Amino acid sequence: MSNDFFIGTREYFPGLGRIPFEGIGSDNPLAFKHYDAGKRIGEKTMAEHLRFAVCYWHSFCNAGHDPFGPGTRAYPWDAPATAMGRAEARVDAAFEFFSKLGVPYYCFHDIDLAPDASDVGEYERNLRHMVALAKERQQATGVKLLWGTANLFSHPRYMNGASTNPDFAVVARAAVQVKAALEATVELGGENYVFWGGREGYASLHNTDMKRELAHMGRFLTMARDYGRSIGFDGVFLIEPKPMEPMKHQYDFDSATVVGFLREHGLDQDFKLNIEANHATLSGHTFEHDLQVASDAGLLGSIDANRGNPQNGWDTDQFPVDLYDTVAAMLVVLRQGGLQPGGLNFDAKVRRESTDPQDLFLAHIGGMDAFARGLEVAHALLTASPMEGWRQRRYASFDQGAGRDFEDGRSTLADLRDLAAQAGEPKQRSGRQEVYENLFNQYLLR
Ligand code: XLS
Ligand code: NI
Ligand code: NI
Repeated sequence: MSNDFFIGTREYFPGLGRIPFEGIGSDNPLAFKHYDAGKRIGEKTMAEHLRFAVCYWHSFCNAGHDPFGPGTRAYPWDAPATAMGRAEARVDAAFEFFSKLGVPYYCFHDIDLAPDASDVGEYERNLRHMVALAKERQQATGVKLLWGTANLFSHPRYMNGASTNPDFAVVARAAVQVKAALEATVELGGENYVFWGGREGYASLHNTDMKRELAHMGRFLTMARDYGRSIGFDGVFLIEPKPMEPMKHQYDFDSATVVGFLREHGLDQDFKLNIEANHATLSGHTFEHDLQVASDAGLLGSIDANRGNPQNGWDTDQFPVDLYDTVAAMLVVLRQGGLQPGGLNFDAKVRRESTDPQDLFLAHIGGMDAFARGLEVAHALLTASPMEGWRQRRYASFDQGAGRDFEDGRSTLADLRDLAAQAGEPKQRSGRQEVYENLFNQYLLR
């Protein structure tokens, strides 16, 4: 097997080369059936539309542990005796994987990439050392950084929150990591920077001054924005909504909540939203709904592609394979003209029971194929089917005359009353949901 993609001191996925596109007729599990990177869909190639990223944490740092037991996978990059040795092995394994899979981007948290340390200077040195290695690997492979972030939720010091912690000393300690992670993101040419507020919320309102905590979060994000801009970060800051887990209630509950928060704090020019499918469903919405709310506000920046499980009710972070969901998501993305500089990051993990090294490839291949097919179907629905025309005509009564006057603010409540009195009972018009559903399946299946 060719070793073109093996850049470090050893090969971590031996026997596997670059994953080829073989098309729908192929039964080779290690080939794409729909994702054909260079295939044109409208104005762009599939690769340009989808902008896939692999996440460092689930794929290289998580050996399958859950609240009931330890990991089930023994990763060869976890073998070295020191934390730095493991971090160095991991970066080689990760870039070998990215290159063999053929994704253009990756994402990381500071302490996925480099060993954590209580001592601030040591933490910063560790991260700088690993950023230098990651930069070499980026140059050798052409793989780029979609976004960086800081893990402000795992260390016990963040148990009561990071920027919303009632203790200012912890807020200041969180700044250490955000400052360093912003510097790392700039050094690596990251196109976005993410905030996921895992413990920014509460477990009980009895001990919580929610108003004050939210003001602190707004202040902290403003400082992060200003620091990022001052060191040359010209990408997009992203907030990733999630309603709960680990906290009972998280302040970035869903798209609508975050849009309001960003506008209240004057952050909506620099920040957008990173919508994760499983978080949207946890908040009681569909993935499509939270994407649409963000997009309608002009604030849909990026996507964490995964799926939940209706039986579990927590963030199971499964790989996205449901075509109905990927078509719906790509309809929103195409209607707003794409995600760039955001992308589709697989914030997803193989199941604890999936213990072969190949499973990591199979899972990503499935997710990439599901979104590639979703892109094709959504593009066809928008450009070749009657769907958009039907939807527009549903609102045609607002296109001229009194309906237009209403939209443009030229009529009063009394004007509307007089019109209604003249026109009599409105004619019944069917919503025809079923014909849209049938059209969706017609395009999905052809
Ligand atoms: C956890 C989040 C996390 C963010 C990055 O639920 O999805 O993985 O994407 O901190
Ligand atoms: Ni996520
Ligand atoms: Ni998540």
